[in-house]
Amino acid sequence: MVNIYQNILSAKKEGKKLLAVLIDPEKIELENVPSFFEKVHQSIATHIFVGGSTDDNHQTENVVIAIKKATHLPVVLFPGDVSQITQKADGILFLSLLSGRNPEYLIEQQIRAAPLLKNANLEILPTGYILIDGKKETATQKVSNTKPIAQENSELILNTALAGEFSGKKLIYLEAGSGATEAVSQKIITVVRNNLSIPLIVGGGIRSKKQLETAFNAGSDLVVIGTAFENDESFFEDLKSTKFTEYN
Ligand code: 1GP
Repeated sequence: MVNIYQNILSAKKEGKKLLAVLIDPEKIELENVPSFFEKVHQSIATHIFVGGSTDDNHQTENVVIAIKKATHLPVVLFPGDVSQITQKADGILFLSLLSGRNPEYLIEQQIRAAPLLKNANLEILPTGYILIDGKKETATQKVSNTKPIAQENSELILNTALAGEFSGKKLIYLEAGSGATEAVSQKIITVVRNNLSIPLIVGGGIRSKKQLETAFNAGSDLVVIGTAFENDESFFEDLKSTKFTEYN
């Protein structure tokens, strides 16, 4: 069995940066999965995240099955809600939307997920999920009916991340939202990184190699990119090899 969290911790310790390709089951055709992964495998991608704010056609499980046939990279669910849980993946980001004040996404969905996860062979990764204003109203914001934290309010972002760590979350995910106009700023990533002990995930609105390097060098341990690959698969070419300075 893949030990997803231990591998993330080891990478963090060694200063090795990780990249997750986010696949939204509503946006990929099953027959395109194998050719998509030929490109993924030529890039520096280390993880596959699967999920979206909605999955009206219940395609998550079928997409995960197709992905598992196409890759040996760890496949981690990044579910918008409990309906997107499938045992066919390797792990699950067990998210709590800590930036919001909607009990549905703080604890209700998690309670509904518990019986599905109890005997599942999925590695559970407790994750504090913090929505940050990416200057565009995102699906996460609409579906969760919560407000993102302003990028200017780095103190609140930091304190929310710390509250997550102190509550026992194993990962903190700073999310500007899929397709964000503004990615999470370098300053915020650095402030959080300098004060947090657990690994830091950053995603939303990262669509160039330069932005990826900025996010890594600011202190993200794992960066998530979805839209940029959906829009232009040649972006994988840009990420064939890249050198990331170790964060100190
Ligand atoms: C969204 O953080 C992810 O949940 C990735 O965002 O689609 O903008 O890359 P993008």
